Amino acid sequence: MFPHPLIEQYHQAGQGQVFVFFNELNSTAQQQLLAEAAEIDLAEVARLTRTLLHQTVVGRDNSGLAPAPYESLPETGGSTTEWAAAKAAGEAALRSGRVAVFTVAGGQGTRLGYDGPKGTFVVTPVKAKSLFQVFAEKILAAGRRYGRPLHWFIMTSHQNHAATEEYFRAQRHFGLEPARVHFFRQGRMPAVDYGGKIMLEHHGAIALSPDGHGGSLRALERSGALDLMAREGIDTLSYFQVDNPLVRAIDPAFIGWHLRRGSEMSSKTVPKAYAAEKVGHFCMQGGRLVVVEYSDLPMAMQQEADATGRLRFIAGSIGIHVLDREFIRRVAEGGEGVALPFHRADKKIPTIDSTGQPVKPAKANGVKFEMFVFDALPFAKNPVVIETRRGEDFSPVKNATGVDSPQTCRDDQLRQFARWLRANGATIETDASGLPSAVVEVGPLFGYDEDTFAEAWNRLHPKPAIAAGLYLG
Ligand code: UD2
Repeated sequence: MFPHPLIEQYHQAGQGQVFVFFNELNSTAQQQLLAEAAEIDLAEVARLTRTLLHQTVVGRDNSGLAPAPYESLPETGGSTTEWAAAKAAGEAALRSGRVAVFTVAGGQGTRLGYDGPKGTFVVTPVKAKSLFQVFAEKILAAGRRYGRPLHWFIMTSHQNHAATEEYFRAQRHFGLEPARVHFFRQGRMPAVDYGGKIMLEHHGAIALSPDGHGGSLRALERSGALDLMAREGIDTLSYFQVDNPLVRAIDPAFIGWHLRRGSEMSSKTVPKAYAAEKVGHFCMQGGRLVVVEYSDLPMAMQQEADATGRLRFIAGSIGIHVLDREFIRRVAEGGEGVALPFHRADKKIPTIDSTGQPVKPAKANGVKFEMFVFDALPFAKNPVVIETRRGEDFSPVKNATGVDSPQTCRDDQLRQFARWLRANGATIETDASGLPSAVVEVGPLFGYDEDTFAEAWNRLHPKPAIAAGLYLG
C-alpha cells in the first residue's frame, strides 16, 4: 500500500525514485513534494523520453529550408501606402480597446548574473529606470493616447513571481491601474536523467525548471488570462521579451499589418547584423513559416550569401510577436495536431544520488525540456513578418559585458534619443555611430516613439538646452 495514490501512479510509471526519501520527510515537506509531483504530466514525460531523449537523429531536420519573405519598411522598398494603412488600422484597434500587452519575464537572467527578477534591472541612462518601469510607462502613455487604458499580462516563473508582484506593489504599479496588471506563473517541467528518470533536486524536491517561453501560451490559458481578454473584448496580444527596453511595446503599424492580413500570429524581423548573430531565422519549410534558432542552423548556412553578397538567411527573429487570442487557445489546448513541440537541452543538473548525497555534476547529467513560442508560427493562418528598425525596437540586455549588455543597451537608448531630437531640429553632438556626448534621456510619458516624441517636442516652448543630464519626462 502506498501512502498516497499519486505515489502509486509514479511507481506504475517507473518513476518511484521521486518518493524514495518520502518517509524521511516531515509532513509539510511531504505535502510539498506531492504538490510538485501533481504538477507533472507523467504521460508527457514518458512521450518526451521516447521521442527526444532516445532519438537517434539529434538536431533539426533542415531539409528544404528557404529564407522567408517579409514586408520591408518603406525605406527598404516597402509600400508607403500599405504601411500607412497598417498604422491607421492599428490605431483604430487601439482606440477600440481590443489590444492588450504581454511580457514574458520567466527567464532566470543567468547570463547577466543578476539575482532579482530581470524586469527590475536598471537600464536607463539618466533616471536609472528599470525594464519594468520603461514598459509600464510606454503602456500608460499609449493607453492615454488612444483613450483606452491597456491590460498588461506578465508571465513570471515560480522563482521570481512573489518578488515581481512585490516590486510592482512597492512602485505603485508605476501609475498603472493595478486591476489591469496581471501576473501569472509559467509552468514547470522536470529534468530527467539519461535513463528517463525524473531527477530530484534534494530529498523533498523535484528538479523542476520553467517550461520555456512557449509555455506562455498554455499559461495564458490556464491562468484565465484568455477568458479575461474575451470578457474585456480583447482579441489581440502584443508580445515581447522582458530584456529589451527599446521594444515598441505598442506598435500600431505592426498591429495593423497583423489585423489587415487576418493573421493569427505575426512577427517582427531585423536584418541580421552579422552571420553569427544569436537570433532565430525566419524560414519557409514545407510551405510553412518557421523560425530556426541560431543553434539549429549550421554556420555554413548562416554564412551563405545571395547574388548581391547579402546574407541569404537575413531575417532575424527578435522575440516580438502579435497573437490572436483564439489562436493562443487552440495551441494551448493542443488539439488538431497543433501542440508546441518541446526542445531538449542537455544540462548540468544539481541533484542527489541514490543514497541521498548531493551531486554537483562536472558535465551534463540530464535533460531539460522547453517550448519556444515561435514554434506556434507554422500553425498560424496567414502569418506575417514585418521588418523593423533595429535602433527603434531592439537592444536586449542579456550578458554582463560585451554584446547585448547593459552598456550596449544604454548606448542604443542614447542614440535613439539623439536621433529623435535631431530629427526635430535640435542640435546635439554625436560621434559617427550617432552616440551623443551628452547623456540625455526621454521618458516614455514624454514620447515613446518617433511620432509621440515629435508631437511632444514640438509643443514644448521654450525648448530646453541640450546638456548632460537633460531628462524629458
Ligand atoms: C531569444 C531567441 C532568439 C532571439 C533572442 C532575441 C529563443 C530560444 N531564442 O534568445 O532567437 O530572438 O531572444 O533577444 O527564444 N523566458 C521565459 N520563460 C522561460 C524562458 C524564457 O519567460 O522559461 C523569457 C525570458 O524572460 C526572456 C525571453 O523569454 O524575456 C527570452 O529568453 P532567453 O533570454 O532565454 O532567449 P535567448 O536570449 O536565448
